[in-house]
Amino acid sequence: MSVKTEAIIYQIYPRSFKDANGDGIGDLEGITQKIPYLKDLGVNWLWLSPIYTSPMADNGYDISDYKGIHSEYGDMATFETLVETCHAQGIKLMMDLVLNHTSDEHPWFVESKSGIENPKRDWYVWRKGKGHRPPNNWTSFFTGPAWTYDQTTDMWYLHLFAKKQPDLNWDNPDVRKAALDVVRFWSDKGVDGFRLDVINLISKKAGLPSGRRRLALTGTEHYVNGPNVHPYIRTLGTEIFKKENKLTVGETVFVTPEDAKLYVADDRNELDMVFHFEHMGVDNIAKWFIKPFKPKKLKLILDKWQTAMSDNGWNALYLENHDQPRSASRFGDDTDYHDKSVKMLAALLLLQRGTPFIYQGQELGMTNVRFDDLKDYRDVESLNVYQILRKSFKLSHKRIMKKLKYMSRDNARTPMQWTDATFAGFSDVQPWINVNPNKDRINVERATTDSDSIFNFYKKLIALRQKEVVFQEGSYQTYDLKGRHTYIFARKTELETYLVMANFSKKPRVMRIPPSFRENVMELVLSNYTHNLKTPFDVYKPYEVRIYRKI
Ligand code: ISL
Ligand code: CA
Repeated sequence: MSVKTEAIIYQIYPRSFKDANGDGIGDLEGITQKIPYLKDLGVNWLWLSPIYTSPMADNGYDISDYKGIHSEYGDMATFETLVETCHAQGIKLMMDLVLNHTSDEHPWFVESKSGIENPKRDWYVWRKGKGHRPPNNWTSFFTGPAWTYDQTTDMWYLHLFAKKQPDLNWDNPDVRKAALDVVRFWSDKGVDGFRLDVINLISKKAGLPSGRRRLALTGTEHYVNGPNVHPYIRTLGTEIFKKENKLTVGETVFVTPEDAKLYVADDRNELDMVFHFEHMGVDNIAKWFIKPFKPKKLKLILDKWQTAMSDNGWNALYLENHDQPRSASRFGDDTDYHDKSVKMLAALLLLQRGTPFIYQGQELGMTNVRFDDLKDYRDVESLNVYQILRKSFKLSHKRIMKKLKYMSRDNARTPMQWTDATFAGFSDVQPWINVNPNKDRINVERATTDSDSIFNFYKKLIALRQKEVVFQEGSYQTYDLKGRHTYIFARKTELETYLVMANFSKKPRVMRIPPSFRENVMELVLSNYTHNLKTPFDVYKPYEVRIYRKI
């Protein structure tokens, strides 16, 4: 067994988790206060979204000091207390490193911008424009050109994300040294692992050629898994991650399983696992261009990754994070079958082969928020997208608001719902972003006192995964891939076999145990329904999931 097989990781978005000092913004002390809750849930790792000094143009993914703690969140002493509290409870800590770009307020960029002779000039990507136009046609992840003009030297700088997030130039050895130094600093502080933000974008093709024009994101072919990405990551791997046994997950956009293996295969000395995005595309053509969700599509993608990574690979399993809408609203049913569908999704997440990641509030079945007023949105991407869809695509206000309600990253960023109090027990004052009105029904206080809650179902699944080595190390095999509304898979070791059978729809469906198990006695270990003799056993109710053990 290894760290990655045992880990169950809970992602915290610090700004929205718990406000301990009453300013409406989540903080480190708030996280420390809630460690007992996380311990009770049973997770053994925390991943903190960025907590470094930042002007917060992108909620901390724009860092202005890699070695400082953002003042609204606490200071180095509160951070150290958090690390100690986690460790004392047997919980490990994973930090979020954003090394592709910094804030434009980082002293490195301030220097770089000051003049072409400055020693830090080449730490970022500066180019002359083409007349009044940017150096190439790349567009930013947050829409609009990936370049911003700067008067000081009459040149443009590259930013794959917001204007306030200039890309570092990893081809400069001093930048690579500085990145290594940052990783070492946090490693030495006792941090146990790292999530590496958009790490597969750090190497850009020489000459920065223009890309093929696309509906969204022009230019990706010139920097996704770029020419030197592997040697650059491998240096971090051999110098620190592997040497010091740090658990790592790379955020890698647009990767195939073949690409992913090049980051995670054991002999590569790079990372332990990566987040791929394929299943985040099941309900859209490109982000913001939404199409109906089909469960079979999701199943086929999950299955493809399970199978492809079975040999010398390892998956990072997730259905949610701070960039994605809530899975209850997206893949489940957040009205009539909220409880059942969310529990079914939980089983799919926690029982597959790989390291599961639970995003804060997912264990309560938190849902999308549906703000009616554009003024309630905070996310830089959502606000940019509104402008572009309105001005360039000429969409109506109503249509854009509908898209935001479905896709905005703010859906995942509303305050964690602790109680049914006015501000959901997150804070005593109006938080930086509005609370979801469904906090009266969906909150920790209620969920922890109800033995049948979504929270308690998560708890059971986590305990099952921790107890049964087969869920950590066993192989994965699927049955009935053709079924449009069902997902059946087994996990196997020489000693144990478990079978997970899920009805991924709101209609009852007849589902039979696959023929190869029919001679066996199958013990029902867990389900999101209670069974009685009145219902025929082969009929799976809406979103029913059953977990069987072969005896
Ligand atoms: O949500 C997205 C925009 O449509 C994703 O494409 C996201 O931008 C992408 O996954 C990269 O995300 C990471 O880096 C961004 C940051 O805004 C995200 O929060 C982070 O997870 C820039 O640092
Ligand atoms: Ca606070």
